Amino acid sequence: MARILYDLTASGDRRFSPYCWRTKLALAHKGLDYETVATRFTDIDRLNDGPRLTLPVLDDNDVRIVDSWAIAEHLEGHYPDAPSLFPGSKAHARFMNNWTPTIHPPLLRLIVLDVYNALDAADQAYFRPDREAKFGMTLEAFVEDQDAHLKAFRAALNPIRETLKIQPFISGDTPAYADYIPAGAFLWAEAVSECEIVASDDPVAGWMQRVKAVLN
Ligand SMILES: N[C@@H](CCC(=O)N[C@@H](CS)C(=O)NCC(=O)O)C(=O)O
Repeated sequence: MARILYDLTASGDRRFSPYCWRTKLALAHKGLDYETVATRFTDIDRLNDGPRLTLPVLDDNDVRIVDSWAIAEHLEGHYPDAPSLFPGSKAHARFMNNWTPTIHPPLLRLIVLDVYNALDAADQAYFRPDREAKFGMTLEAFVEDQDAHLKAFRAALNPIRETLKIQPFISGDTPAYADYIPAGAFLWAEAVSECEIVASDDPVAGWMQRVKAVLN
């Protein structure tokens, strides 16, 4: 097989990494076949001998690419005849790559316990102390006051929401990588959580349905 994606996986084969979703959307957009290797947090150290990697990792015909943005650039450079991930300009997508981390923290405050509960026992034993050290508090304290976190997350989506009031996709008339970057966050939540992170009549919800069609 020419292309292998190491895809972060929770129990029940749930694929939940927002960054891996960006790559799966990019591969689908390009129409490129690939296989995934279900990879738990505690499997990551087995992928290499050097410093710990992050996922996604893509092995494309013996070339290894780490980091979702680097993978998108690689796919665009190596498969120029397939539909472009950056139609018009890469600058727009680069901005989204730098902006989207602003919506991850408020989303994490909504779903991190669901992420934890979705993991198998070995990954839970890694995840809880690692994240609690990063947050400086327990996971339970981190998610306290869900109403306030939901409000903060939905407010953080305003730039996307306002854009979608006048065009169907962040990239314009058709979806491209600038859409897939924030879309990964929604697929992350959907994989592990029942939380209704956007209301069904929110323009963002309609956009997500349209973006997901790329995966079909
Ligand atoms: N900048 C990287 C970030 C990737 C990343 O943070 N991946 C997470 C999974 S969502 C990871 O591999 N974490 C490993 C860990 O927490 O041990 C990218 O865009 O690919």
